[in-house]
Amino acid sequence: MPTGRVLQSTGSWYRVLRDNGETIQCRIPGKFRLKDIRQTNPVAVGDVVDFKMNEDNTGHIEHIHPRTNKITRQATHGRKGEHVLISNIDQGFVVQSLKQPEFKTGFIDRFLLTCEAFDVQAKIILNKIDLGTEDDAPIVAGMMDVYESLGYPVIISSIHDPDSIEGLRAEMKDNVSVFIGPSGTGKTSLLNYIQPGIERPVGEISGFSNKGKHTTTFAELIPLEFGGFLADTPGIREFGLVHFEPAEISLYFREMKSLREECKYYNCTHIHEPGCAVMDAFQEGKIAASRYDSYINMVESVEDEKHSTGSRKRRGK
Ligand SMILES: Nc1nc2c(ncn2[C@@H]2O[C@H](COP(=O)(O)OP(=O)(O)OP(=O)(O)O)[C@@H](O)[C@H]2O)c(=O)[nH]1
Ligand SMILES: [Mg+2]
Ligand SMILES: [Zn+2]
Repeated sequence: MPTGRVLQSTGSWYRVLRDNGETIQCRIPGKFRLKDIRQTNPVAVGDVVDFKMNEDNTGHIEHIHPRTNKITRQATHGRKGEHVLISNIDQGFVVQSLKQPEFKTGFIDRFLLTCEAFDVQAKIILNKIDLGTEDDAPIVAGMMDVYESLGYPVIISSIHDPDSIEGLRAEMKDNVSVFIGPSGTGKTSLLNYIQPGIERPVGEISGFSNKGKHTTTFAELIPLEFGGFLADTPGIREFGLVHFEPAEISLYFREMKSLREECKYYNCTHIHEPGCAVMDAFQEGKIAASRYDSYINMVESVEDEKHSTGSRKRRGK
């Protein structure tokens, strides 16, 4: 049976790249949809699949190879469960722009947490640096310092700076990479410069809200001519967490992970308890305020999620 990698999924069709370079439009059997009801998409972009060829040159996916990793987020539009954004990747780039729209550390931190949990190497892109003024320099330096001191590389880029594009190409060569970020941050624009000729549509920024208009609608994995793959994904407003317990969150904060053991209480939430090593470190300035804010915000949203699904269950009885 031929094997291939899923480049794009549009709901009913999956475009699969065969090992011989051909792309085949494939469908999936209904049983896949039922197998894991917690997932809204049974086959994800990046999956390696075995498929049978039909007479009309379309394919029928029979088997999904085990995923080496994945990035998931909470399903949207009121649907329960998780949506697999991408699987089998070497590195995930969270794409933010300095302005239009302004970068959000909360988004970055949720992405980083998910990558820690799913074993994905994470990097940060701060795009549209050309829109910065002198006043922005300390903000950019502060942001870089927070993340680089934790071991997360921060790449500063602009579509108007060919050197930064060349730098991104070097990062991506021979790797499977993905761009994830809010709408309008320039994911597709960067892709168009990284791989000239691809010319995927890019959007405008609304003058009123400074936000993008969700131009990219389906995730697409693109084979790079210099080696490797890059997945462009639709912009997401919030990076919703799935299946995390409140007590787990600090395990995936690199600066908190080892401190946890020094807290007085084994089940310390690091929010209000006495003798908390994490809060001490925060007060001593060893944990960035923006990171600690994100931490509290994530614990609260995971708790809210737990309570709301709990009450839904109770009502269902
Ligand atoms: N000044 C400046 N503008 C940029 C840069 N990169 C992208 N843009 C502009 O930002 C707008 C949005 O770019 P897109 O590439 O469509 O953004 P996206 O992240 O793919 O957005 P979605 O597909 O909606 O998620 C376009 O008008 C681009 O020209 C940059 O480095 N500098
Ligand atoms: Mg786009
Ligand atoms: Zn604590």
